[in-house]
Amino acid sequence: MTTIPSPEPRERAVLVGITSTPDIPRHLVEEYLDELKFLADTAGADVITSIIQEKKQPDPATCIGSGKAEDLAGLVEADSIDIVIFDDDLTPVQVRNLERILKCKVIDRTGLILQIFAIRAKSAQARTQVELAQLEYLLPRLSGAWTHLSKQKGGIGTKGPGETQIETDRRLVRNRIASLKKKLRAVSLQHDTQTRGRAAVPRVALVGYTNAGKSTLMNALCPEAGAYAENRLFATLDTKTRRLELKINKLVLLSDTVGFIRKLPHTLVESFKSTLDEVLQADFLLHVIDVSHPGFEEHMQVVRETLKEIGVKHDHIIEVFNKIDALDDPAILTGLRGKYPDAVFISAVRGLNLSALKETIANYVARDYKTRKVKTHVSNYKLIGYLYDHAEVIDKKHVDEDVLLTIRVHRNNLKQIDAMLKASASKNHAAANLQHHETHD
Ligand SMILES: Nc1nc2c(ncn2[C@@H]2O[C@H](COP(=O)(O)OP(=O)(O)OP(=O)(O)O)[C@@H](O)[C@H]2O)c(=O)[nH]1
Ligand SMILES: [Mg+2]
Repeated sequence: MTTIPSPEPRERAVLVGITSTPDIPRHLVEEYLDELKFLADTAGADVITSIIQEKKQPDPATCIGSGKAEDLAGLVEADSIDIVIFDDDLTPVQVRNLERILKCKVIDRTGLILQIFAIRAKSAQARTQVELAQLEYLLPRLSGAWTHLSKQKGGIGTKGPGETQIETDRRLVRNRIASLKKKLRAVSLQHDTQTRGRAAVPRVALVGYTNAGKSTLMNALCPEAGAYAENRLFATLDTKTRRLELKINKLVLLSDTVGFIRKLPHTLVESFKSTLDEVLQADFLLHVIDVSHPGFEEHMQVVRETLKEIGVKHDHIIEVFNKIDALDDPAILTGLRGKYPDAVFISAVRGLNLSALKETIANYVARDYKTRKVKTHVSNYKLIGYLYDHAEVIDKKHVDEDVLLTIRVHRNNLKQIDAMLKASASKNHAAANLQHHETHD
């Protein structure tokens, strides 16, 4: 397992969660804090301790209340804490007040996720998307008092959108936001033209909670994929698409995508729209679930909600329960099979049940195949060639100068075939008219 290369020493962090029984019970907050710990670790911080505060309503000035904040300040000093990370969203005012009381950096979950994306982003597109999300997060927080980011040295606070942007005023930040949006629109347009050509092949996207095993599954199904998989959150930020050969219906294009998480910052979802286009344009989705995680059902819900947020309207989703090798008790698996009868249970790492998964994908694809009869002139090589390339020709008959083909074809191809038939019909019509004129003359 590799860790994030960071020349900076790891920072010492305290995590803060808030329970408000019965709405958010303690055991749930503990689970959230476990995840926050994983996030902090991914970002390069060592979690020294976590505290849970019981509070019906967050305090507008300090979130946890000023008494608790004073206690926390003592702990920060005693344990040489560099950063306090809140699981709940903080307002800019709360951050300022807390930093004054605690005398260390304060960040919320959204800010932390943005930091991780900034560290993780490798491609130019991902970097643009993350910078946009960071600036949008920063904009309402930019004021005379917002100086802590530029003061940060080292550790998880360093990977900001760049000193120059932070120090500029709102107008400059807004300009930068506008220019990044323009850049992303251009990428998205370019992407559209690139993907239009391959509309003929059915497309499948892997979606799921971060760390569920999407990239591992991609590698298991398409050995040449070389997708980056790691026991870290947000290992994948760029979409990768590979050909997956299925035995019955030849081929699908499989895409690995960025993982989702509880409270994924809205600005990130927005700016990752072009990456997530792959999800929107897929014919169906494989929802990968880490069944060994105690919170997997909540994760499933988060993924479903995020899909709704990005605009996935269809319900062509195959649920893939991964990591069955990591379940201690076989009875759990039996129970789950009963509860989710349509799901496929696999282990991507061990390669368990992958052929059943491929078969399920093939059956799904088969549902989208239609049988059609196409009649055209024998000399219409363009259309006939297209049909042989893109469809399965089940039967072929000659009727005078025409050929009658019975084909099985993916519904994505029907439009193109109709357009080609129409074009050849009008050409024939024109030719017939010409002939008509010729005989007249
Ligand atoms: N035990 C077990 N571990 C698995 C399995 N599949 C994946 N993992 C592990 O889970 C971790 C995350 O795997 P990834 O494939 O990177 O997960 P991902 O869904 O692509 O994660 P993001 O890109 O961060 O969203 C890695 O450490 C994998 O080795 C499995 O079937 N069993
Ligand atoms: Mg991944």
